[in-house]
Amino acid sequence: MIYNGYKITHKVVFSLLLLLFAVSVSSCSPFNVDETSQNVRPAETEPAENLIRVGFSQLGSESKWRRANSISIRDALTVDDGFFLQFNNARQKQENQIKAIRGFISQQVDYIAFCPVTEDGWDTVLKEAKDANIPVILVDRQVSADSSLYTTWIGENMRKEGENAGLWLEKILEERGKNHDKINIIELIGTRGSSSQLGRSMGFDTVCEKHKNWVMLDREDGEFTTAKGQEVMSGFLQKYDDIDVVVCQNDDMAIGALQAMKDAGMDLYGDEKPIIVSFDASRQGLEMVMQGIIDVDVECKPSSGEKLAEVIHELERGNQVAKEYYMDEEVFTIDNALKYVDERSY
Ligand code: GYE
Repeated sequence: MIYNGYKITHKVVFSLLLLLFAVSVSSCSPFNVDETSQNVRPAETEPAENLIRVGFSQLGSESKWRRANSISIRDALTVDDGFFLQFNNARQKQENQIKAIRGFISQQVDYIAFCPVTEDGWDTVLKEAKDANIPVILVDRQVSADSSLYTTWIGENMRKEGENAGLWLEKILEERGKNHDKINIIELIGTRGSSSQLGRSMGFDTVCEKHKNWVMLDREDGEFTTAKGQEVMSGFLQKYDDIDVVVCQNDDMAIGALQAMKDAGMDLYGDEKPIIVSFDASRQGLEMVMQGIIDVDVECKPSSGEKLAEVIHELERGNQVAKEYYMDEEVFTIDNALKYVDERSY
């Protein structure tokens, strides 16, 4: 095609289309917003021909964990490492994720990766990606759809995390001579229907079921945020006056719950306080473990970006990849938190 004296090749048209798309999926702005600092930096604009084009749909930015996960993806899928990344933040809405994925399909990116906000509801869009021959890689959370609809999953063992929390509780109650007492538990769950929530609750329940004296008083959705965690916890404090254990499915909610306890005049230190169980093991979470406020923090690693880059490179070489990749995770208490707190990036 010749236009105004310029020869327009298909490659140029394609690059322009991609650029247009990159601009539209990042909220109509030619800038990427840095997930932690809210700094604005110029987006990579034109994909060079030899770059691997990856469309990534992040589910939101509800927690420190999530922000660290977004940074890990951006840091790993760089132009220097051969990638052209289109990053979309769905702000907790599945419909936004589906819209972004459909956009990636129509742009014929080389790979689609996403962190699914909930487990259900992905079948149709995954079929669409499959029909378009675009490999899909799930990151962090899982989906209930048939596993033939995606290439691989990279994430954390939520069920194991929940079970580890329960096993630790079992041990500490025994050490304190309370293994036959009635133990009242409340749980601030993360986004209801997400695989992190379902896995952590199920894992914890497997241990709960073994103890007839453990009573799950209530479970409510704190949406993985500090503000909602605080709101849910103050509701629980009005409803129940004898809470022995508070399980918070992430540190951000734990921080909110602790604020609500403080506001209600409760002592956050000492033997009389409820046992606080949390997940993620963020820097702030570990600091609270060292202060004896949080009793156990089950680690969940957000640094899946590197593995994502590695898996894509493998696929590019035509190699087979595994169906699942699990991140390694630990359990932190006052006995081992100090060793890890300084290296925490989130
Ligand atoms: O624990 C929480 C977040 O899916 C494992 O999502 C993830 C969870 C993480 O926002 O902080």
